[in-house]
Amino acid sequence: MSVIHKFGLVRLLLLLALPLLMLLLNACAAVSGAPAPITTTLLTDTSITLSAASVKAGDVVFRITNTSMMELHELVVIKTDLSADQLIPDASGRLDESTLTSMGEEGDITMHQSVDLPLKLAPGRYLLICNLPGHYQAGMHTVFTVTP
Ligand SMILES: [Cu+2]
Repeated sequence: MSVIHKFGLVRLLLLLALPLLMLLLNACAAVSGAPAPITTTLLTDTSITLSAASVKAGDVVFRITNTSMMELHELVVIKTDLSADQLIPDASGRLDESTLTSMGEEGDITMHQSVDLPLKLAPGRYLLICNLPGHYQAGMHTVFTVTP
């Protein structure tokens, strides 16, 4: 009699625990399936501004808007430990991209156009640049950090 009573209690506890377990599993699934964080990236003729200067490693989306009234711009994501003034543009006013590690880019973004650049980034230091002639010197570069 008491064995049956015990067994009934275990079943009752299992029945109570199961919904909690399901909730926990759902929460875990929601975290791993989380959408990539969006970094708003504004291109002006003299700057690149970000909504966040760093992000956790993994999927990231740069939502790029060219706010210029008159110029095409681009965004190139370069992995480098060098500071912006250690990179010297050549005579054409561009950085030699063959000597750099590009993680991806979105080219020729027209005035007031917005585009998404999704990337998977490892921890490290990145430089976001516009490499159209003269634009790097004009100030179109910024540092972006990816944390573990
Ligand atoms: Cu530019």
